[in-house]
Amino acid sequence: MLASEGSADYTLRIAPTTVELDRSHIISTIGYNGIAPGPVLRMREGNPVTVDVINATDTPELVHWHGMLIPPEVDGTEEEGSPLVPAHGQRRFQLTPGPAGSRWYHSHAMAMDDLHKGAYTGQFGFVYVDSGSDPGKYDQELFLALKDWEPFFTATMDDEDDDTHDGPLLEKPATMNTDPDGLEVGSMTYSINDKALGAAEPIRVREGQRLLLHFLNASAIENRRIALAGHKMKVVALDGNPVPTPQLLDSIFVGAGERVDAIVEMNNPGIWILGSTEKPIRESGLGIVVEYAGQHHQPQWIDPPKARWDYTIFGAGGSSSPTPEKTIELVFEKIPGGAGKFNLWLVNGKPYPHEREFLLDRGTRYRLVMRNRTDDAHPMHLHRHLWDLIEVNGKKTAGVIKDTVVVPYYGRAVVDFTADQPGLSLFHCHIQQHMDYGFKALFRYE
Ligand SMILES: [Cu+2]
Repeated sequence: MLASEGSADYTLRIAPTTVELDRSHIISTIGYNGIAPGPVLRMREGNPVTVDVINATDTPELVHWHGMLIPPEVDGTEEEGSPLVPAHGQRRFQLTPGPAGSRWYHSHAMAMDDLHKGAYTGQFGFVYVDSGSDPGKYDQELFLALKDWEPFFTATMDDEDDDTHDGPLLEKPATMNTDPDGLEVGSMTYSINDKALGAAEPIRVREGQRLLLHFLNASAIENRRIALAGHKMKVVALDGNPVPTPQLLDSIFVGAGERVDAIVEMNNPGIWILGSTEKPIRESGLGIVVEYAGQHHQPQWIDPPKARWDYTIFGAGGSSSPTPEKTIELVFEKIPGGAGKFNLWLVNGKPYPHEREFLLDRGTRYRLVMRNRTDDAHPMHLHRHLWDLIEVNGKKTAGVIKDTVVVPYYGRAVVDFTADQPGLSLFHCHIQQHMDYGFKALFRYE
């Protein structure tokens, strides 16, 4: 959208940059405004803003505003028809931020077999949309983005996605395709924001303080579990939306693309590590030190008790909303790629693009039944709409509002939404490689 002359409210300049994870790891990537993550953008809900996107790279780019209810022309995906920001060009966008809460912006470019593009780069950052009525009952507010760096192809990917459930494998096919898998993507190094564990200034706290932590999993590759040693975290919002029943937990699970907001009471003086519960990931950078005043010793880690992640515990009790008039069934499958190639991902038997298969009537309430017939957990995201989580693996809930839901391996997730955002809307797995190799679909209004 073209807007008026004059300077924009926000400017994002996409350009090559370096990120010093620690003294021995300086990563060359592409970032916003010379840093990665980009600046935390604070916007007021409902107040229109202009954003100039300057692309100082050699390839066209797209900036997607994840979790916002905005038209396809500014949403930032090629599939929805958002305009590209040309190489060495610029474009002005106008959008009305909302709803309130933790949102984020990131590149929506395809990467395919180029691990220096799209979500593999440093093109990500928080947007916090203020409602104007934030009670602010905390002493410190921190924005913590989890990130993987130095991606590489691997034939032996070993992930912790089995974390997502221990329930019945409702969607496990009777006969399995046992062909060998194709190459997947792993990472060498990790960070919270732009620093590896031990390289950042510690989060300095005092006993009795309350911290509001905004987590974002900006990984292109994996879902993550995070803990703060010596403390519990009270989850108050998922994907930026307050939950009906906050829960005090030993660790949290954040799917790729998801956000979790948690309050932590600083009630256990010491020097602690906040980071990945997976030792090799934490030791390769995914963590930050939390230091109480007056403490002097080595940062400590304590493994939290093993727990399965269950979105449904954050919901309201009682009955969920009435069954919508229309149901859309979505079946996810993988075609193993074999040695040296890539897996192909299918939605209802086909990789992207489909042909006018997902049609929405404006104003109608829909139920999406996502059946994951693969051995990976997939963080599924629908652009420009909010989901009301109804059920995960047969367990019902109500009032949990999300834009991204990790569908457990061989499992099922059910969400409802109202089709009230005319225009094309992209539905996809938030793992870049899965999205690039077929795992997406376009919803359109009739
Ligand atoms: Cu996926």
